[in-house]
This record gives sequence, C-alpha cells and structure tokens, in this order.
Amino acid sequence: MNESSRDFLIALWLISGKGAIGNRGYERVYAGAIGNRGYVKPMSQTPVHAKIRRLYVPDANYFITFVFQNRASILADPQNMALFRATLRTAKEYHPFTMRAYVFLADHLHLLIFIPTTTNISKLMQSVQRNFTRNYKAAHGIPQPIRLWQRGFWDHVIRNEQDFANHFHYIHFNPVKHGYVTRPTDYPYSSFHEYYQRGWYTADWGATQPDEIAHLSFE
Ligand code: NI
Repeated sequence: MNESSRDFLIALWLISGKGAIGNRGYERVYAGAIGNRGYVKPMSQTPVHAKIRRLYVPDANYFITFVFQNRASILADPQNMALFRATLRTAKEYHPFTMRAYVFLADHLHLLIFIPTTTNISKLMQSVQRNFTRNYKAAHGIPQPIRLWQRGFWDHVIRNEQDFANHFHYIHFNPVKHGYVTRPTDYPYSSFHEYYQRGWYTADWGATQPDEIAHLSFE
C-alpha cells in the first residue's frame, strides 16, 4: 500500500468517527508526538536551557511554518485538526523525522523538527501538504482541485543551541502571540504540555513575552 492510499484510509477512519479527539487511540498518537519519551526525567531540577541542549542535534534541525491559503481557519475544525495530525504521523512513517516542538493554530502551524540525513525535507513537506489536501477533499466531499496551502513553506535551519532554544520557546509562546489565549498552558494544540509535564515549564510561563524570543517574528 502506498503512502497516499494509506493516508486515504486513515481519512476514512477519521470520518467514521473512530478517530475523534479524546479517543484512546488518538490520545496515544498525541502523547507520542514528541520523540524520545522518557529521555528526560520528569520534574528534574536541571535548568531549561540545559535540557534543551540535550534535544539539540547539530546540522539538521529545522523550523518550519505552513500557512493555509488566504489564511483560512482550516484547523479551527477539530475534525480537520485530527486529520492533519494523522496525515503528519503517516508522513513521518515514510519520511522519518523527530518532532521537537509544534504548535497548530487555526490558519497556520509551526514545527521544530530534527531531520536525519536519510530523509529529504522537500519530500516530507510535499507529502504533508499534498496528502492533507487529498484527505481534506475526501472528508468534505470536494471533487474539484483546490489550493489549500499558501505556496511553499518557510524553513530555517537551526544554527546552534541558542537558536534552537529561541525557536523552541517561540513555538510554545505562539498561541499567546496570536491572541488565542493568555497563557500557553491554556492552548491544547502544542507541545507545551509535553514539556510542562516534564517540568521544563511552569504553568504561568509565557503570560508575558519571554525576552529570548522578542526578536523573532515569522508568523
Ligand atoms: Ni505563528
């Protein structure tokens, strides 16, 4: 079974309602979104910058931004959100990467990922965009071609540990930056919760813009 048809079956499975948010299987996917589970002991007293240092692997970390065409709020619909996550997970099986941080907003999303040399980043990104468009059309019964994504994607090769840390925090602060919530902990669709549970963040982190990301502005 090729990637497209497999993704299509996942789309059908989601449409049937079995993949609804809160479903046990879906939660398992959610929990597994961050690589290296158990890599860092929960609630350790190590400073956050030292923990981030352990996540940073030189040369192949990317900060990636996808934007929906005309800034449509596609992912405001929980079913579309579930569909996107399933698509990303399938793409990962064919084009392996390690998720370090993510935030999915209604009209765009940011990823911080480690890509091994055996994975072609362009193919990975094309896989995500094309297969999500296909799954979205199937889910909504749209027969004609549609443009769902703004052309291309923005990527930034992470230069060093500090750059990695800055983008890591940028992603987790993003729901506040875009006015969705007043604290990152109140927004469900980001990896903030994974790291909060590990003790990397406090519950009130990001209530004001952290100094280290003040100079960053992508989306
Ligand atoms: Ni953003």
